[in-house]
Amino acid sequence: MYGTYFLPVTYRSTSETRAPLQAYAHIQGGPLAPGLRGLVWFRDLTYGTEVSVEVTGLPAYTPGGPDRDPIGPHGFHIHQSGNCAVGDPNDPFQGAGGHWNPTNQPHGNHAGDMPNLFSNNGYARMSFFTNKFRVQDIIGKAVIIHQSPDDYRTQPAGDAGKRLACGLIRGR
Ligand SMILES: [Cu+2]
Repeated sequence: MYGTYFLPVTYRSTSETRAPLQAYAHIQGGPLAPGLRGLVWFRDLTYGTEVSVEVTGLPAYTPGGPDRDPIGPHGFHIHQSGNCAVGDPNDPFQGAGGHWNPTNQPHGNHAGDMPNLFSNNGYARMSFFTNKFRVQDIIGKAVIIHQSPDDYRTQPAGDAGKRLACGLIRGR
């Protein structure tokens, strides 16, 4: 198969386990998007990582204006701290800290920068490939979904706005 040939999964070298290294994060919306939930999963490939996400309950798209950012598409990142405590309900999930940025890159090239999530009447599903991290590097960190799109330019976080949802990344 085409994908299998070019992007074979990595197998652990121990004899008792042959499962590819994987991790997942259960996504739970906070006070700004209480119905938002879903799953992000990460799978080791030979040259990097496949990231897949499926969520429901995203808020309705709302165009931006001169003094307000659009709601959606949604910034989607790995943040540095595995803390999904809600904290301030008006500015939730600040405990997750900033973007995970182990190589000290400008925003737009952080290891934890990922493509924006596009909602289809609240539902989003996406898979993509990155060679900026391996599964073992991100266990214990957090995935955050933002209210507004990431412009991949504004420092340090792409002007993606408030944090709608959070998920702790766990190995499996
Ligand atoms: Cu973020």
